[in-house]
Amino acid sequence: MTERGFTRSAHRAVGAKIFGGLLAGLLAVVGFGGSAHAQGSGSATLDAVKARGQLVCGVSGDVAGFSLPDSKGVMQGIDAEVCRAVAAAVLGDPSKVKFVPLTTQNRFTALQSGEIDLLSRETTWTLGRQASLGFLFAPTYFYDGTGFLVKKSLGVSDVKQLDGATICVQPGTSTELAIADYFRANNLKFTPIEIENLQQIQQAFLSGRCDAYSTDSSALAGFRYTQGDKASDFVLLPTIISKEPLAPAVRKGDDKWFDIVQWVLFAMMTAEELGVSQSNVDTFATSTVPDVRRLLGADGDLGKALGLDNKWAYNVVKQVGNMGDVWNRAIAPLGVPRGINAPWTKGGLEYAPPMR
Ligand SMILES: N[C@@H](CCC(=O)N[C@@H](CS)C(=O)NCC(=O)O)C(=O)O
Repeated sequence: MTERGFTRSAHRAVGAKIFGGLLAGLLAVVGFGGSAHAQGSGSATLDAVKARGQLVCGVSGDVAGFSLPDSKGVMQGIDAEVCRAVAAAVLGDPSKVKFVPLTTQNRFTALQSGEIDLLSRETTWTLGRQASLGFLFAPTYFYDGTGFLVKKSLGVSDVKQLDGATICVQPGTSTELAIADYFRANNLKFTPIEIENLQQIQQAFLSGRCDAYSTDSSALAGFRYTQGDKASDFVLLPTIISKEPLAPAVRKGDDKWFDIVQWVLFAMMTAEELGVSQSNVDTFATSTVPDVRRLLGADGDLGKALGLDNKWAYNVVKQVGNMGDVWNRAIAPLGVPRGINAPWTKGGLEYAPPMR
């Protein structure tokens, strides 16, 4: 019953957002688009971001390791850092970001309508989201997967022991689909308890309303971590039932904006591969390594090709960090090993095309 209540109010909120968003989208097209194409960079989104001096970035705002304000109210986490990196590249200042908290359900309409410039919100890149919802996904910055958290007292050590269980899951997620597929394929039954609000779903799990809580395993690790002394009362089951490559999304139709977001992430990966980090980037000022010189704007015109300052990638590394810096700051404290998220040179999947 209660879950339906959440869903209904969510729909109302989404309805209001769609209307407001459509208006914002129209204004963006009429107000910026027309003249922007005539005299601007060829990217309506880039021109709008520059004109307002701020990147509007959709996040969740409540998930440790991804986007969560610290005690000073500063948004921390890997999703937030992706927003900041784009702001550093485009505006030369990572603090020029307006973070918009979004739910699993209203995140897509917020992007479609033009309410946000970029969605960086634990969002899995899928064919449907790209082809049907009309988004382009910049590269995966986190190879995640659907996992299950249970209370140790339940005595379960394998997902297959969850036959007949109640499972807490957020609506509008790829998690929902992954669980349904897995249980059907393995001839198992389960009852989904769908709750949109994060605090409420976590409370439902803690109070015993569901036997298991399922979402991206990194978020489960973060949630367990935030339980402090009680963390060891919870078990993260070892089986990962789906691929959840998390990537930032932009609207289709603004290729130059997509190029920028994509190459900001590739620049962070390239910097890590080359050993150029936030703490040592200035020692590379006189580097003679061609890849380093191009990355930092000493040679070539990579920034210019993107419609940015040639110091764009230097600003990203200096002001935000390379991919490893961001991982160590945001994700490592949750106790999540780098694993397949390591650079390809270290046996992982993080691999950027040549920056030349
Ligand atoms: N990656 C999946 C799952 C996303 C998801 O459910 N994330 C959760 C856990 S990280 C979340 O955002 N919770 C925060 C909230 O809803 O406020 C998707 O794109 O559908």
